Amino acid sequence: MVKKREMNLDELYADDPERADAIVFGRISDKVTRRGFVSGLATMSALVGGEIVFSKFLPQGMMPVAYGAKSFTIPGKDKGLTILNDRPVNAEVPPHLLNDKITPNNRMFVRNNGIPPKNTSASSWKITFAGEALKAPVTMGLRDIQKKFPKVTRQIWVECGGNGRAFYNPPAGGNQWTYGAVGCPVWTGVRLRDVLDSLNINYQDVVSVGYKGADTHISGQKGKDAISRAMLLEKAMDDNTLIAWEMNGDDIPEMNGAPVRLVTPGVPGSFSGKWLSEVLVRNIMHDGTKMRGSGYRMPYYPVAPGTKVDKKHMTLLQEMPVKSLITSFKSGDKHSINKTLNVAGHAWTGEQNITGVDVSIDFGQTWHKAALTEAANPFAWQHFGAQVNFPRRGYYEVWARATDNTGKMQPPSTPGWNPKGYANNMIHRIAVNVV
Ligand SMILES: Nc1nc2c(c(=O)[nH]1)N[C@H]1C(S)=C(S)[C@@H](COP(=O)(O)O)O[C@H]1N2
Ligand SMILES: [Mo]
Repeated sequence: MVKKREMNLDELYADDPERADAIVFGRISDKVTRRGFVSGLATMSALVGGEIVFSKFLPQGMMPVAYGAKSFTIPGKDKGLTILNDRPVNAEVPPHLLNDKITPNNRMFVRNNGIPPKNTSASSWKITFAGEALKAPVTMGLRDIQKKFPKVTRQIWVECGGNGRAFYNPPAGGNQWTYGAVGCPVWTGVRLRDVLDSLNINYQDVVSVGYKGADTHISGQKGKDAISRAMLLEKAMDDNTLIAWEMNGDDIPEMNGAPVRLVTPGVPGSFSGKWLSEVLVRNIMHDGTKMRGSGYRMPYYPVAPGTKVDKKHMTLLQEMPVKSLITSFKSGDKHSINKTLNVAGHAWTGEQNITGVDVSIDFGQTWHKAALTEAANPFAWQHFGAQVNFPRRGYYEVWARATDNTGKMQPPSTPGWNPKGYANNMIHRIAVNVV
């Protein structure tokens, strides 16, 4: 207990929000709410710099953002991450912190739908394979999976389907991701296909492969999943779809799904189930949490911004679009007129390969071909670089635009508006003051 009392408040909230509430606001038990605890409130008011007028409406376990913005950090993550939400934890990475060719563990974004499991011991971890396509469920220990199937290492990007949501107008609800809900680390694990092949599945009837994780619903309600999504069978059979337990040669960070997760390439990040506890081989489109509603769906025809779209006209987002980020400098950086600016970053696409990246400094009037590397393997992002000189001092925007092997390229502003704000692959624009 002494050790716990030494934690500062943000550590305490990260560790155990209910307990933090109890300490700050007094003992919260059964039907007693924060309302009655004047002494705790005084403590909190002192910390945020004033009376919390509507303190009785502050949800339990939620830290006041004023305090969080100053000092809330996620254990094991770079302090430069932008925290969008602390419960559940959602944090993105400013693009200039994504400059590494291989995203380091401390700069992999975090998108949690619920509360991560407390016990993530690899040695006792089990995964159950079930669903209509199996005669009976089969449970395997993570250690057995590691021994039994060929080990595969791949660099694969994971991007949240809602990355870029913040730029849609009218706005869509949900996390207001700007650019940084993406990362491309190196994953080690086994192919999902190899494990499924060992289970005598009659694939003929299989439609989708879903997952469950060991995280719990934000309400804490038993039996309610935080998220349980699925991929089509074809994606489950892809050579590059992994059951992974390592990120960049280390254990996967707790917040990114330790000790084991799915890594499903080319698709929205929500297909890559973290804290993997169940794999469901279904003869229907999986109907788990966040599969049935209008979430993760897009209208299958263009709609005017703000249109109310009937769910019948919405289809599940299955593939992420062509996209790039400039990571070698950031908006607002000053640049000397006498120097060449190195414009570098990454490009990726659900279609597997990028055929070109072009750079513009005149709002897209003219474009210059950037140098482009080959992908380390399918579904790894590629790196581009261009040397840019400016004609005279002043304000410029540097734009980068990727094109993929189907000829698709990024639009200069938000692509087709959709009610939930998915798949925004607009050109990344960076402001530069040339002095
Ligand atoms: N069990 C579980 N898996 C999950 C999630 C989750 O909340 N719980 N979030 C999903 C979503 S929406 C995304 S974008 C990715 C994010 O992976 P990361 O947090 O490792 O970056 O994990 C996916 N897998
Ligand atoms: Mo996501």
